[in-house]
Amino acid sequence: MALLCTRAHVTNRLVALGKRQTWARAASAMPDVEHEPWSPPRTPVPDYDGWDAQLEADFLPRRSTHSKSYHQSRPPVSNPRAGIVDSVLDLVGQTPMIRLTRLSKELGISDEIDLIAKCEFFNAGGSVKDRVGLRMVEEAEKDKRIKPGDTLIEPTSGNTGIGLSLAGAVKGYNVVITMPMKMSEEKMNTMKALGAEIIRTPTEAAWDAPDSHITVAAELAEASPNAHVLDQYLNAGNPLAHYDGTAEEMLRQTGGEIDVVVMAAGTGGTVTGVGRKLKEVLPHVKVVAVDPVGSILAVPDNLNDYKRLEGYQVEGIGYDFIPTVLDRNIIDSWVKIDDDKAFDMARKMIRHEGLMVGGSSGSCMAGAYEYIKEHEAELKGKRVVILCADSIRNYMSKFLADEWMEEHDLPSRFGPADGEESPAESLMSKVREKKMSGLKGALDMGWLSQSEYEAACAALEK
Ligand code: P1T
Repeated sequence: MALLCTRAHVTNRLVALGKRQTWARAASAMPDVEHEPWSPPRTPVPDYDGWDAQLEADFLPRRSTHSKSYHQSRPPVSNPRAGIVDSVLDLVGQTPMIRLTRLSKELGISDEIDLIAKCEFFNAGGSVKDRVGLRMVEEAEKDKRIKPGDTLIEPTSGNTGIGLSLAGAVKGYNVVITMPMKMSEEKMNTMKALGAEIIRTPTEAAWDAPDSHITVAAELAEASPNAHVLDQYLNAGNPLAHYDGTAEEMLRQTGGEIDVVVMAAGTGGTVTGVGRKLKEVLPHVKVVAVDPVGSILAVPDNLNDYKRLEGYQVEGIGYDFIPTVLDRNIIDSWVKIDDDKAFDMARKMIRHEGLMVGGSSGSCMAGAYEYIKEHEAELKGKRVVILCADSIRNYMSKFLADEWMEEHDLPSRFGPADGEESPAESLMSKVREKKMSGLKGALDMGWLSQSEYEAACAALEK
């Protein structure tokens, strides 16, 4: 039944586009009537338009934990890292939460606000999207929609692709990934190492263009009954992974003490699943979503006017359409964050907390910072949780490298402030001074000639 539901879901979404194509064909058969020029038949893509009744119907019966009240006595979850696990898939989830005291101090945030990070980069494949890759596979297996040996095709900005590739490698699926060119080589090579094949699509293609990562995936899946797009943009398994997993963990880890939760939105599965569970259990919780400048997910829509649909560098978040798994009704506030603020904050998180995060974690924290600044007085005594979605491993050649930052006109701010001496520089000047005084002594004793002394000094200066 659940299988039929999911298929009907996708089929209905395709009907509208199919009808449009039929009209185009009928028109081209009538030569005397003015009609649109013929264009090659296009593979229809789902008409994503935010959370809807069909997804709600798919979501509700699949929840594994859905009590509305929170009891501290919920049975503890065993720690998979304490013993031996059967496969790496057992290490998806159960991520730590870390208090960001040092970053708070650096940013001048009141020490009466408890700032905590849910560190999703500790997942086996390195991101929050491991949960989604695995859950979508498990749901499809339960429905008997897929079986080992089948081919899973997924349009992704890479992390869902890594999660799926991880599940595919362990469970025996072929994985084909369609991914815009913008996304990092680090992600591509990780997926290749896991056995996936990667098809790169143009970054500038609109979501429903013939060459978009979404359309190309749909086209490939049409070619064989054993090829499937699980489709993170409309698959209930995406928000469910966070409703049953990420949010449940947050509740247990904090003893139910959360006041604000901040997440950056891509498909919106994280913010929808986490936000929904937290609000069911703790109705006072405020859910804050972060959308990159250039994207159009934020509400009200005029927030998106500045640089609307212009390109940006942060990966994994923001879109030019509203994914079905994004329930914008769950979100209390949206914050828009640009590349400059995102990467600067990610670098600060690495530098001051040792959190090896990716760019969207910087967006998330920068959004939290703006929210906190605006609500500082009322947040005293409260706890703010941010979610760090992925790891610096995905961006070693990108925002971690000063050269890349400079190339993209982004300020690189590692190292001491301008005019300040770094610890290494200070040590080196002390060593130089000591050697200089040795040389002077040798000159005074007549062990060095004046010219030898000057040559040795010049060499030291270098
Ligand atoms: O998709 P969502 O649950 O909204 O998570 C957003 C997100 C945040 N940060 C990073 C680094 C991400 O990769 C993502 C989402 N990533 C995908 C949609 C993807 O295909 O990998």
